[in-house]
Amino acid sequence: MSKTALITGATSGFGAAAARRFAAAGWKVIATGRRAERLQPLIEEFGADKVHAAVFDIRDAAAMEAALVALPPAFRDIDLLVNNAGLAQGTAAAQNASLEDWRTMIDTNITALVTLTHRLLPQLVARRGAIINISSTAALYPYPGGNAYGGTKAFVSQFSLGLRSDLHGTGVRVTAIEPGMAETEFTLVRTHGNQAASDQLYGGANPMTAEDIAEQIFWVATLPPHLNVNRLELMPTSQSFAGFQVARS
Ligand code: NDP
Ligand code: 8X3
Repeated sequence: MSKTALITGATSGFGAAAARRFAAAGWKVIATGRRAERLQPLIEEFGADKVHAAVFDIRDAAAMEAALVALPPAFRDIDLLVNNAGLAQGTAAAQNASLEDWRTMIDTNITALVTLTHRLLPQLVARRGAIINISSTAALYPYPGGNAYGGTKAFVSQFSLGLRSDLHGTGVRVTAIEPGMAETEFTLVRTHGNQAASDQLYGGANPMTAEDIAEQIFWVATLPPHLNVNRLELMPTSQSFAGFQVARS
């Protein structure tokens, strides 16, 4: 019998590529996001028996609950939760950053993620399922302007390890995937729609693709049940580390 994955943020980027990867491999996929028109092609490509679109703002706990309650019977037994929906907002230094941007990141990347995880944990335990949380290299490596975004992803990585600890003995697997630079709509969203800034960041950088990350999500999810990848850090070959900064008087 085919397994079922709930993939948040499946209208774009990693989530859309992952939804395709899992559906193509015969999984049933619950694809979530706010832009319904982005989910429709997935249903047309794979069929309504393989892909179910759940359209809601992930920050709206009541809308999330309504979407889960409304799942068709064939999609109710969830084996895999991919907490992917998320965003960065802004690149300003903390002292110049927008508090509204910070709250949006915290509400989306942290509060919504823990709300959905908490809601699905009982059935994931019952089904010996799995959780894959999309964190970031920003969880581990600070950079100027990363402030609250990096903080939210540090939460995601540490929450994932904490879940592993609490789920000891249940058979539920938990993984934090921590990608570096990948070309998606991420920078367009971060810059509030600045396509030129996005093109400039990725131009000539040979970044990772959404499909690269989807392949890693699929690999982690389909390992034998006795194997757990705790965290998986990925970068394009073109990206590496730079040193500490020093302010001189
Ligand atoms: P995209 O902007 O391409 O995709 C983000 C997805 O998140 C969209 O499907 C969007 O759906 C969804 N989303 C955002 N806010 C909400 C919301 N309030 N309600 C519902 N869905 C929401 O970016 P990526 O694919 O790059 O990002 C996916 C994840 O990967 C994020 O968590 C990001 O932080 C992380 N990441 C990205 C990296 C990169 O370099 N691209 C590197 C490391 C981590 P919609 O707008 O339709 O609601
Ligand atoms: C996205 C990677 O370096 O833009 O999480 O923070 S980075």
